[in-house]
Amino acid sequence: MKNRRDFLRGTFGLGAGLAAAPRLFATAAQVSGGGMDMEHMGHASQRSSGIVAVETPDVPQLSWRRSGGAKEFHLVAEPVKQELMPGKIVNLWGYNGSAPGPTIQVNQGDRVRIIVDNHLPEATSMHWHGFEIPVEMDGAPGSSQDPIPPGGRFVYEFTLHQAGTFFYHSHMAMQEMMGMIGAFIMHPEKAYDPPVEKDFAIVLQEFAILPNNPIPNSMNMEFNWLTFNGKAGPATTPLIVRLNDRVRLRFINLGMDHHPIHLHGHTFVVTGTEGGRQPKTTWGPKNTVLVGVAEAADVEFVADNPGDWMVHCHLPHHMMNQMSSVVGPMTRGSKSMPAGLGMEEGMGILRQGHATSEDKGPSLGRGLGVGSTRDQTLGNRPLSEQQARQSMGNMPGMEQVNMTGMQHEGMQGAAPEVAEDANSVPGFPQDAFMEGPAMAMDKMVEKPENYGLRLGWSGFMQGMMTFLRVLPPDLYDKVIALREQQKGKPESMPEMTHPHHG
Ligand SMILES: [Cu+2]
Repeated sequence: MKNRRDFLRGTFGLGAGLAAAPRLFATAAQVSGGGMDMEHMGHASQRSSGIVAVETPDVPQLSWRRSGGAKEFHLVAEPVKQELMPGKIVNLWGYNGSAPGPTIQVNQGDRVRIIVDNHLPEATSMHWHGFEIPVEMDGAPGSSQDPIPPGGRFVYEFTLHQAGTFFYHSHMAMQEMMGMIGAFIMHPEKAYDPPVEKDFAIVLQEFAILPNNPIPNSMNMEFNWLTFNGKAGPATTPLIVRLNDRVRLRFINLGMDHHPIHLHGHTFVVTGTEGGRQPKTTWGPKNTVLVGVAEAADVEFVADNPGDWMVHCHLPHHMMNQMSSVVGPMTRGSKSMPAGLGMEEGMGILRQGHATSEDKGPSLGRGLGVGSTRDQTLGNRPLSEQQARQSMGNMPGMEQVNMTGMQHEGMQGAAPEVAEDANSVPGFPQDAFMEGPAMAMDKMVEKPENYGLRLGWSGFMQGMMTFLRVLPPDLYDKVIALREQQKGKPESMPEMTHPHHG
């Protein structure tokens, strides 16, 4: 939990969800907002058991209350406005105001009840991915239950005997691609060996969103917004660990692509999958783990190498933001091969001509649906430095950091460094306008967890990318103090008692 606002949203997300719900569904709102189990918010007792709370940076934790012998949670499926990065607010569907939905943490053996209210304009159903529970609780619409109609509610209740990294998601396929997933952590009755000091979960998602359009095209197969916990780099919040901590990272993937997640500077072992803890005999050294669709992967390592280390999907297009053939006037001039064609071309369907013919151009296979039909004659010819400066000048809020580390206001004075003859080199440009000093936005994404990062770092941070910051004790304490200061309250998370160790 990151700050007070997230804390409030996590604890009282129900209320926030109702407030945001369309009037049409307000009648479904018979809820008792109070009674959250506030005295169970500290996690000191859990620490002593060797189990630590799982942090999900940028995603709230879901509170619960004790009711009828069960831990009762409340999820509201609803449209949400998700800010992927500063200024990039898109319409997703999620839970309790967040996509991905809030993180649920329970203990092995718990009886849980999850009230699911549907504030979407269509039916939904909630699936508990990998849970060994009675079929009528499985959330398969049509076969194990009726879909939950708009304005409706379904109460799920089951006892959990498993442990590991699990997740919940809508079992309507296209709704999954609108963001409807959340982490569901089941802590083991007894801490895993060896215990970790830090435990993080990251939900991997991808969206196809046409430039200047706030709604994902869930039918598209080319994704241009790639997120960790609902944020694209550099808006992702770094994972903060102390030098020599043992660390667990849990990755959860629900999208159309498998993501090879790579960690710099360390060697890890895969200790768990979506099926739970894996035996030590399977632990071999790795630095990249392929997190397949519908899979989870837990990796562990000792963070003994100080520094700000990248954690990222290694698919090149997943290390970019807003990948599109119509990157627009920022990088391309007109009077050359046109970019931005129709859906058929976008999906690689050729009825005449060839892939690089004059009327196909670089948009082939990169279309974002009907909306990608050519709406302006942008070509694939690179801009001159002069043109680039002109077209970038109206992008608000971005700052310029040149290679000597000097910072300037606005976009003037730090055009990308390119060679004199750049335009004569086949293939140019690749990254010149897409990442680098011109893209730096350190100030826009400033937060305690970014304290002390190298000036201009944000210009090279896009897509599924964050930092593992392995900090020496003094810097670690400083960052944590800054974070506490921002929260205005001591570190706390919901549901941190561990009845087995009490
Ligand atoms: Cu990827």
